[in-house]
Amino acid sequence: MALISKSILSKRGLDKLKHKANELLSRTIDQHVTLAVTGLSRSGKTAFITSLVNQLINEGNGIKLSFFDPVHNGGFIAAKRVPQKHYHVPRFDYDSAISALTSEPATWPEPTHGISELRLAIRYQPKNSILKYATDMATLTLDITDYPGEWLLDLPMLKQTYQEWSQQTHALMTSTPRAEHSKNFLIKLAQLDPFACASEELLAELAQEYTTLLHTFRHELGLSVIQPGRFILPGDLAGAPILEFFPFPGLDSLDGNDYQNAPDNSFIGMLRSRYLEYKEQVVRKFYREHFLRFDRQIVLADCLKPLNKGNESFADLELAMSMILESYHYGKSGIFSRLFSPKIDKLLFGATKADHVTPEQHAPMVALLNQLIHQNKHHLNYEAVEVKTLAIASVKATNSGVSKHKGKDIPVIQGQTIGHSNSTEPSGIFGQKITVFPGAVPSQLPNDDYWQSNNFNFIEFAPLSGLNKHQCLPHVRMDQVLQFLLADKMI
Ligand SMILES: Nc1nc2c(ncn2[C@@H]2O[C@H](COP(=O)(O)OP(=O)(O)O)[C@@H](O)[C@H]2O)c(=O)[nH]1
Ligand SMILES: [Mg+2]
Repeated sequence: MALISKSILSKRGLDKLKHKANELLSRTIDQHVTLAVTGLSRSGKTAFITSLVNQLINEGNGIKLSFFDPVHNGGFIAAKRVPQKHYHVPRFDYDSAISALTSEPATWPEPTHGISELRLAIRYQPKNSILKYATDMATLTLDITDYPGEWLLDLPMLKQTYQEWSQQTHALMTSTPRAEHSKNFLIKLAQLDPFACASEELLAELAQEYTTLLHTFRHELGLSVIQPGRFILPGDLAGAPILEFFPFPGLDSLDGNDYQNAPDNSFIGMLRSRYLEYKEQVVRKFYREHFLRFDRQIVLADCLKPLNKGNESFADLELAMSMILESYHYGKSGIFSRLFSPKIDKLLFGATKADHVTPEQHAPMVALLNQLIHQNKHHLNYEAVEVKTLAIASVKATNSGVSKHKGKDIPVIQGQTIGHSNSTEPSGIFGQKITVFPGAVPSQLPNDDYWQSNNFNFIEFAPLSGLNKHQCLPHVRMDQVLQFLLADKMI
């Protein structure tokens, strides 16, 4: 009897041990990557995430991901969407986005205005890592976060006082191309007594006017430096008083003591405290709650539209990129590393909408984006971060070929122009199939000569028709994107 119970006990013990071992094993087998996708509005984040998810869940159906090793060497099993990790963050609306792209007529997904998340579970067979001895199937959990690049434009505010920020913003608002649009707003501010008792209604009204100005800068002038970034992409803060402030010019000419002692209920006191609150509760909070969790990031940049818009728009993109890059500036002298210590190990820069130009222009696109990034390199120190730049099209909307022009072969692209009248299409052709050579992309930061002779003609194309949500979307280099961002976690 005693013997039997001893053997039962040891069996139980053994089971327990086995269970523990399995638990441990599955903890090591289950890998996890938190990937953040950012870029200024309209840079192509929604299209990118939709395509990335689509490529993974439909792998093997349609276009092959030839440069993605797990697929190439047969280790990839399947991917599926699973409930996301943070229930308080909106879900990335993959279903609506893919429905838009695959409807007839096909349309681009609706613009989004804040942060969203989506989780994928990717099953694969380990081929090279030690895991291959333990299991036939491992899972990589991929958390994808979409957030506006505009939010990164606010980082430099963390080191500025309200006075310094006002001064810098005022300088921008009084130079071309912003000056002409800012005039009326600045006249109104000049009439305001900074020490008078603040009227909340007036503050709200002026903040609204400032926000409208920022929208004009972004959407009419094609500018990229928009501060505070939340004003045009408020996410869940829309309408909150924390977004009701604006720069106040001329603070440097006020008596320092008067300014410091301005009561909290004066105009200037209220603006200053909202600015400080914004920095703490919005900017710093985003970095603390989200940015620091990301393992890997992709920064998308549309360099083609600013090229099309001209010198000032492009120069503004240059400035915006350098502001955005501060968030990835891990050098010892960087403000960022003094404030936070992020853990990103891979950073990908994507020059988006590569299908807007002929394929031989992809190399200059990469060179151009590299110039935008690396002109800051002397004061950028990525330390342990692996960095790469690719020209991509998340959802290829054109076909490329050659056409004869005056007896010569010239490269062309063919696509369908966007068929609605509020497209930014310059030539007034809507919803037609056209064949064009959109122009050459400069591989250097463009100089005056370039702008004078510039005949770059960027055209907005509708997605190709006849796409199927159960097949892989046509793309350019999404497989290389996956290779860089995920392949090392799936060996
Ligand atoms: N031709 C082409 N257009 C794209 C591509 N990705 C984005 N776009 C265009 O850029 C617009 C903005 O893209 P979206 O993903 O909504 O940008 P987001 O604001 O960064 O999320 C879309 O409506 C499309 O017109 C692409 O891969 N190819
Ligand atoms: Mg979006």
